Amino acid sequence: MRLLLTRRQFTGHLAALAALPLVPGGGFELDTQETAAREPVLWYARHARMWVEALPVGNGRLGAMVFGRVGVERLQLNDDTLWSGGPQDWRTPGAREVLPELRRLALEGRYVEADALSKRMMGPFTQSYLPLGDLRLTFEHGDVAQGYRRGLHLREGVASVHYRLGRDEFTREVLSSHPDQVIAVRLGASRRGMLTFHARLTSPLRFRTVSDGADLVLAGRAPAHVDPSYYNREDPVRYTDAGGMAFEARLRAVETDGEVRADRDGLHVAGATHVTLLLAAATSFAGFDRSPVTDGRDPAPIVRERIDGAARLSWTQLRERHAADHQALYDRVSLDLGGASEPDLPTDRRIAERGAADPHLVALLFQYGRYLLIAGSRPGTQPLNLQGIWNEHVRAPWSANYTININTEMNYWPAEPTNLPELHGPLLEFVEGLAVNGAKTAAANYGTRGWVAHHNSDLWRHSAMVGDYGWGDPVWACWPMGGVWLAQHVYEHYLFGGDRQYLRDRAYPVLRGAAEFCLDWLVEDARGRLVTAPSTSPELKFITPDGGRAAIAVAAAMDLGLIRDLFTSVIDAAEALGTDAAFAAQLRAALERLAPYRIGTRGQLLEWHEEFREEEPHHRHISHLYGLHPGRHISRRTPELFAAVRRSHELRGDEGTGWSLAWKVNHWARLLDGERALALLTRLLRLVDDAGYGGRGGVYANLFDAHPPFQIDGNFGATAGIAEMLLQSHAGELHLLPALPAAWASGQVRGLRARGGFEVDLEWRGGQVARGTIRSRLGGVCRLRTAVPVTVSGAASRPAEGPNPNPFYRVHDPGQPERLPGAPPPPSPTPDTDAIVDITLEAGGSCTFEA
Ligand code: FUC
Repeated sequence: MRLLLTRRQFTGHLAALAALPLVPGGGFELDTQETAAREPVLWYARHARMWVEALPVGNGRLGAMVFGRVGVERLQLNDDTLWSGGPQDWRTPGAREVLPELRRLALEGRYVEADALSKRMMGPFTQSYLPLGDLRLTFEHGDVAQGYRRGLHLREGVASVHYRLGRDEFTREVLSSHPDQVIAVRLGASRRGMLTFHARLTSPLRFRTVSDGADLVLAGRAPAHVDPSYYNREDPVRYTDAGGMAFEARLRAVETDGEVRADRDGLHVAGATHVTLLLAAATSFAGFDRSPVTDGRDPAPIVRERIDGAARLSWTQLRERHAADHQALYDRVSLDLGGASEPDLPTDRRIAERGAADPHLVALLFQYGRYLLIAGSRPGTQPLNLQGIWNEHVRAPWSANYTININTEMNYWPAEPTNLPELHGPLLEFVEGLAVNGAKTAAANYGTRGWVAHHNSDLWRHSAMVGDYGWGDPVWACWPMGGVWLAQHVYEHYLFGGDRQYLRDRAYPVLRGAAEFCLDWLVEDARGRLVTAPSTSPELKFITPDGGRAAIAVAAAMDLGLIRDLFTSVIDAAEALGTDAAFAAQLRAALERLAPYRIGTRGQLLEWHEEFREEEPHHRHISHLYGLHPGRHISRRTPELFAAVRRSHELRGDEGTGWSLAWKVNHWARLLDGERALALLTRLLRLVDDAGYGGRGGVYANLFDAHPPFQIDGNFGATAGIAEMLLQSHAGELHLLPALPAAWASGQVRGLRARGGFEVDLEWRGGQVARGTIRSRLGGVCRLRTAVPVTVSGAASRPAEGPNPNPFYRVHDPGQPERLPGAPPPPSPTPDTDAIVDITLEAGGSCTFEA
């Protein structure tokens, strides 16, 4: 490694450079870069020309997209609470009158009529997630430079830009600090006084800027209402006199040897060698149930306090505090998927030229998902929406809302297994708020107990069926299972961490409420079995027997899977808490009567109660296969269903939008097929270089997931999927290397979590487990499944026998599926050749194992 530039040549910000690893973009040029290809860094030889080439930073709440242009730097800014609208009444009392008739139509097979009638149950659309504004730095040195490099250092949580003008070197570093609640930009030049620029703040929302002493302040107002992007009617963005949410951003220049002046046109820095810009922002949001207009917080003092606090720290301190906070999360997991050392390439070229054939790029994608979770979801913030916290549009695709028929859930799939459980917090808290509103909607709309949520939600915990009172399509709107799916997260958080107090005080009430709703929502069919009606399978229509097209059917497989999963979770939770035995008995009785899964003439798992033809046979959603993943009741232990799911995948095909590909990675991992999982990752790692709608799924140059358009769920789905390929713990055992493709022959992973409070370090060679460590937080039996036998040291072990005694590993039999006449025969049993041992661990103890 040869440094073209010594550290001493930098005068202005030595400390900052010392803190940087020797990686591209950090102010150093490397001439041998084999190792750099393994560093967790995204880097580019040119600035971002599109938003999806810019690089994201965030502290959970405050986000920025850094473009890195030489002459005019743009930081596109977001605050995770900046949404249109305010709390509303999400009851649609008319729905209750319609429900009996709708139910009758569905059960009588009058599906097209049912679809039409369901429109009368619809309520308002959700509100929209909004951009805060832009910080633009216009440099007097113009746009022409050499030696350009920009990067995102995942381990540091820093975006950087480096370029040369003649012999002068310029660097920028950008971070969004969680401990200090500001975005900080450090600018440096290698020669005294070479930095002169003008900083301006603007917003696509209503705003004005003023100077306040040496600060530049932007104060703005959000619209009172924003229609979804796909809803084409007049006046979609409405500002009213009563107003929308207020917000404010404040910019200050500190730690500089240059001259600083602020006026209403901007903040002007002249003749500096180095300068730090601090940006703080806040909104009037004061809670999902409080009006941001009449009952909001004043953002001004919050912003001032934050910026004053950060201004008391040097750049070095800010950066160190940020790095310590970030690394405490990031460093919990490391991943090396092996593969030859390859010369380093800019990330965009690496995606285009190598894709998933480059195991280092796959590992980078894995860590990028973790990075985005750290940057976008911290205790006390809002959950990640369709775009995480990064959005530049006033009318973002699908309102950048919470789409809870897959997308929001996918955002949080990596939280538990990749060792970031506290970052799950915003979603878990969101669910608690949703349950409050959802209880009112359930009672008013359906006359049920418990709580309900539908396909979309927003900052205000919107719980109604969306669709603007009849405009919507039941294929997405008429789906009252959103709360049931979200409740799964609440229980999984307990299964991984084992926090009984959380289970008792916070999780159980939410779980029970979701189950109460389901008990009341289920009805008897003509054969006396419990079914859901109306029932849709998001977001796919079927061809009705008379050739029509409809969404509403009976007992969609997804409903059955979701309800089964929830009921068994509540039963287990009640038992763990030693409470509510009578309710658990009711749930057991209901499970006995729940309609079974059905297997069709092509050997597939039926998506609806009858074998209908799909309107789109290759549809992106795989809702009916929920029981395999993220559900837990279809696995190798249920061979008939396992084979039917596999068959359904073959019929559905391997294409899809970004999130759909990511979901399929998880599915093929759970189907124990590493090659197919990698094939899906290969599709996911295709470069998409058009920011618009349409086209195939993949990733953009900045590795953001392309639906297309940009939607962040696929990033998190990919991270979770890669983890599922290496370790699974949903089916009664801790299974090592369940779906390892041949291409990842040797490697190691450190810090993955498994249910029951276990943490695993693992090394493999020649495609087989070589050695590893298991740490136990809670104590208990760890039932370990490996393809080759292992010797355990440091704890007692014996060959596994009977059911796993560890309560976190309880499995529930989903019952015998019903095979339709004409269905192919069930698969013949395959021998289980794996080694399975029970290791008894103490709380806080650990063991090692070796093949
Ligand atoms: C659902 C999906 C779309 C998209 C949208 C946000 O409607 O079917 O593909 O992800 O949510």
